Amino acid sequence: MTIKPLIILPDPLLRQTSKPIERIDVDVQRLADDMLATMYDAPGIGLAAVQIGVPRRMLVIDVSREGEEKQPLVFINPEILTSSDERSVYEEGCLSIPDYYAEVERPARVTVKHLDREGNEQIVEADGLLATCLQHEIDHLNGVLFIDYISRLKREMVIKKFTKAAKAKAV
Ligand code: GNR
Ligand code: NI
Repeated sequence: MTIKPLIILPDPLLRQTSKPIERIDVDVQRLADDMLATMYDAPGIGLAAVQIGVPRRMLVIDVSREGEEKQPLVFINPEILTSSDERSVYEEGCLSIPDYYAEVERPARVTVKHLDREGNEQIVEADGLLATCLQHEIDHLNGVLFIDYISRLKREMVIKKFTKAAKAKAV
């Protein structure tokens, strides 16, 4: 298990659409393990493969509470089958946009079909933080970031700040 460097805004990779995983082999399982190690190290409750530079449709999540047993989840080629009309609001953050938080409204419940780490098809009915996190991660697979749901003015300010920081670092 290797902790990988995180891709940070405004890296154009974050706007790419990730490609499906065609075969679950040891390389894919190693990638899942590296993603989990990177997520726990950050720490975060979710991570998409593209956030460590691999634009493939896989994400990992663990929404277990501190002190409780870990519950690592691996979602390969996830698809949202249904979304509730009911919405919920969470304050979201993103490991690719460090130290920026904003409230986002999303469907409160989703049903997601995916393959697990062993390649078995699974269907998960999620609510609460898991539902929000799944939608945040699946957005990453489609090049969508949570700042796309805030006002244009706020979004442009965040992008500008991170663009400046990246330029200052490059010198
Ligand atoms: O660690 C994370 N916390 C979080 C909080 C609220 C809603 C979504 C998230 S996901 C985020 C990790 C991350 O950037 N995943 O892509
Ligand atoms: Ni994120």
